[in-house]
Amino acid sequence: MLSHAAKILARSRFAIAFTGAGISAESGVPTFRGFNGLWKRYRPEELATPEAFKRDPHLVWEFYRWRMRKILDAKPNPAHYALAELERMGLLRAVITQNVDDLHREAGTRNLIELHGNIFRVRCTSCDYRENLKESGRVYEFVDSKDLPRCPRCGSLLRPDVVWFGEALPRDALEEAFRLAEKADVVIVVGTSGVVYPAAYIPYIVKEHGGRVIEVNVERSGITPIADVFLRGKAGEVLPKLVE
Ligand code: BJW
Ligand code: ZN
Repeated sequence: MLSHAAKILARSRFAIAFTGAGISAESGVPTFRGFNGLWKRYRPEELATPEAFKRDPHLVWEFYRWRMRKILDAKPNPAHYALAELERMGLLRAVITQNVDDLHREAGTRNLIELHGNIFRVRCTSCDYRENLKESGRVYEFVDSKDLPRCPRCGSLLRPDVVWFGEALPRDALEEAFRLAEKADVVIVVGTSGVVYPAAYIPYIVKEHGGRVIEVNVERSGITPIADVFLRGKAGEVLPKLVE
């Protein structure tokens, strides 16, 4: 199976990767589905909504600060590095990720498309103020604070610059991702349950345009029915073998 996948990849002319929370699991970043109740008694899906933020911004910010801390403690794992290496080898054109954790960038991936935003960016709920906390050097001060974060320009609430349920994905990122999916002859799908749309269309678009789908996951997902090769296993163990 693995050698079959490696052969498909070696013969491809335009391969892309599509990743989800499972690729960061071995870095210690919790996934979404399958950790019900791990954070207090809430399901992550209940907190990642504009309604939850309106109802209880303290709770939602507490959740995001907890996640930011977890992610700050995390390092890229062999799966992130394998994808960066495939790009350097000229075998991978882009990584399209649903993750907000920055670990692909840290591992050295250059052409990265973030469909659901980035947890280290914040933006104002009223004006067009945006801040990248890693670049402004405020990230530690920010995660350690207990107060609701306010816009330095207008005083309104700041929110994480991520995409919640019912919100549109960043248009440029989504268009670029769909364009790449139409061109790709191979997509490597890693660690996603494949149930959140429109992101989950990406492997389907590749397939519809005649491309192949290689999937790496510890269990079956919403993508598995269209996978040409399903590699069951941990991303950090399987992906490095594809590079060899
Ligand atoms: C391992 C592993 C290891 C573990 N190795 N593998 C069409 C059909 C049905 C519904 C919809 C539809 N279109 C839209 C919808 C509604 C909704 C939706 O999809 N709902 C479904 C859930 C039913 N979509 C939306 O609301 C989207 N917006 C939208 O459509 O807007 C329309 C609009 C247009 C114009 C104007 C206004 C509106 C937005 C979706 C936003 C999703 N946001 C989140 C939070 C991001 C911020 C944050 O991080 O906090 O994104 S939710 C969460 O799910 C997060 C993830 O990116 C996303 C996907 O999760 P992912 O990555 O797949 O993680 P898990 O946990 O589900 O899976 C982990 C996998 O890894 C598992 O398979 C494990 O087995 C595996 N794994 N360890 C390999 N070591
Ligand atoms: Zn503002």
